[in-house]
Amino acid sequence: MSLFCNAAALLLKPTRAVPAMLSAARRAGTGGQYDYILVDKRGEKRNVGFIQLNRPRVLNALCFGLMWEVARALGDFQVDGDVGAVVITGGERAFAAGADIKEMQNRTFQESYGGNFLAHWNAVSAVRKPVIAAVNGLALGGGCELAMMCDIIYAGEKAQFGQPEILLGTIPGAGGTQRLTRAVGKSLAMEMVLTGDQIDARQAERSGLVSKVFPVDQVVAEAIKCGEKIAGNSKLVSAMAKEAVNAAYELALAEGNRLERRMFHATFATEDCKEGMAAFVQKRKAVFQDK
Ligand code: CO8
Repeated sequence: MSLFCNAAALLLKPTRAVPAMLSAARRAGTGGQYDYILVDKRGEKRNVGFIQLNRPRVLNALCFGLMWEVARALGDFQVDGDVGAVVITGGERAFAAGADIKEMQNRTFQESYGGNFLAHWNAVSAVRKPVIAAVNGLALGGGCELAMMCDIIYAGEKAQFGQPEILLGTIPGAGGTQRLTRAVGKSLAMEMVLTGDQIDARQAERSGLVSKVFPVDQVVAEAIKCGEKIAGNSKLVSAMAKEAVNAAYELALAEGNRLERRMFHATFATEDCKEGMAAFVQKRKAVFQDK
């Protein structure tokens, strides 16, 4: 089990209330096998980690074991020196139709709060390598939230995004009220969260939730292409760039600009910065060593 997975395990305090889920986690946490996802490396240089959610019969509902496996696969890609970016995708009908409602329906407050229910979802936003969501079909509830935990969202023309939790008598719990509001603004986020209405790929693009829309059969290939482009840059400096952009969510402008400037200064300590600038001056392509 990777360090990353151990970190995820620390978030999961065993309580008597969640034995079934913990045994699912144990099953998912041993060996190299996955029950709920397909994991591969893609791209010409096999430098793009690839995770496909694989519960098509239930529209990729995000059960505990599936999200545990996603955390584990991301942890493995994080420490894989060849991987420079990761793509997460689902199927053509659904990226994911949300957290697994059947798994949640009988939970109590005591179990949820006491067991820090679903804290391991944070693993997706904690990974330091760039992550691209390639979304076809439905991205609802936790599915929309999972896409928003990624750094870039590419959507297929038929993608639908929504936060329908209100229709179940609950509210988003993995960033749907926070990341969605920052992405699309208050009015549209409020409308989606309060009515449960969905938006289509074009509206998602217009409102800034997704960066590009592609024909359904091209979105995964385009996401991998984007991953290859990112993986061709310095992995060290990409991690700094990701950290700096994410700081825009957390910090006031002056503090954010100061952090950005300090990280910019820090890039001058890397071999890759020397190589990048030398390559420009010598009119050749830079070869980064991730140092
Ligand atoms: N959970 C469990 N099973 C699901 C889910 C789900 N979210 N979505 C679909 N399924 C199952 C259905 O039960 C059905 O299975 P079965 O055939 O065994 O009954 C199968 O998938 C196919 O679904 P439908 O027959 O319903 O297909 P339709 O095309 O008729 O409808 C819909 C598709 C509209 C997507 C419909 O399935 C639906 O409304 N699904 C639920 C969507 C939803 O409400 N999502 C939000 C869930 S709550 C959530 O995500 C909170 C996240 C909090 C995370 C907190 C982390 C810290």
